[in-house]
Amino acid sequence: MTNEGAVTYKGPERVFSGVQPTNGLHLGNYLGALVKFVALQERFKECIYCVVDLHAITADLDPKLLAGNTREVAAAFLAAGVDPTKSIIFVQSAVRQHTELTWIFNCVARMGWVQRMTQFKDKAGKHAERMSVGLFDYPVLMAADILAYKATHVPVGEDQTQHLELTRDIAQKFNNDFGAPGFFPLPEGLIQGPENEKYGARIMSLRDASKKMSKSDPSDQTRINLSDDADAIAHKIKKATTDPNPLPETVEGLAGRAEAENLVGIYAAVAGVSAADVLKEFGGKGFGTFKPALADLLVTKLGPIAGEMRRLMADPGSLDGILRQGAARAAAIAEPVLDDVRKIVGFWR
Ligand code: AQP
Repeated sequence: MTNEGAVTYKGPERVFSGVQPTNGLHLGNYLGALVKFVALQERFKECIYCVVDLHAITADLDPKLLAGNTREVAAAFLAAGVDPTKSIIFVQSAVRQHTELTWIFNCVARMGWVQRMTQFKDKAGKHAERMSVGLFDYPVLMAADILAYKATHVPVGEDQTQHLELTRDIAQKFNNDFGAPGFFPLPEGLIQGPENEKYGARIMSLRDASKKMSKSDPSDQTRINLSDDADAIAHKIKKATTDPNPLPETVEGLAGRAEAENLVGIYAAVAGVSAADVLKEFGGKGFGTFKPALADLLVTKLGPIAGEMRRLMADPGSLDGILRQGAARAAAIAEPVLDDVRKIVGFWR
């Protein structure tokens, strides 16, 4: 696909992103998404952050847990510093325009495009026929999430790069097929961590640095949860897989040492410094020195967030009020976009 549609899009800049309420959030979600959400509030006039519960039901989920998990993710947004007076925070299923646009995009996206998505292949493994159609269609729903707001910028971790490319392809094909040049923007991913460092964009498992840190990994020891207490954090970092060598003096020395690189990357992203700075301090030192320093840093940074999440969760009424207000503000942006889409597609009105 060409990038033609981006040139002609004339609308305002707008940020959109979402997080699934599948399970408690982890350090990867925090660094890959929440830290960016907070920073972007200062750079962009309109930021829209969504708890994507429609995405969450693509996996088997206990209905009794869904509303509580949804509030927990909303609480994590707020505790991390997303300000509901600056940003819109809401729950996806409360804004119907997402599902309506998904159906229209289902008729724009090509089977071959969606079949190429590696996240589906990773999650389905050898059991693709047993997976829900929703899991397969997940990236089309994601395109609808973003484009229902004509969002131009999407802060996500590196794992979402391919889904964003699909979003651009769908936007471009819609614009071309329906003779509506520049109607949808071709949104840009904001993938890098703080200070444009690559660290933070992809946090890896503490036990196997070839896999990303993930909520769905069966072992809790592979991830730091935002709700972990100081002892759990210290234990998980102590047990994290490493090699026997001391840390190198330079970033180049991390090549071929994926576990060491992951831990240095986590330190850099959490402290908001470069990996080179971390190695200036810890280069030549062993993991016996580095791991306790990393655990202390994580406890200092994540402890107050966990505390604030607990406080917010204890008052679900206030949390729900913020989410209801957010849904009304989100729908007020999405409905005029959908109204134009209905006209463009040619539906009876
Ligand atoms: N390991 C990671 N490193 C950096 N960013 C990450 N993100 C997820 N894992 C990492 C980013 O977090 C945001 C929210 O993700 P999500 O909850 O919508 O779903 P996900 O990407 O599928 O996250 P998980 O934790 O891996 O969940 P499961 O295991 O359910 O699939 C996104 O911006 C994502 O990039």
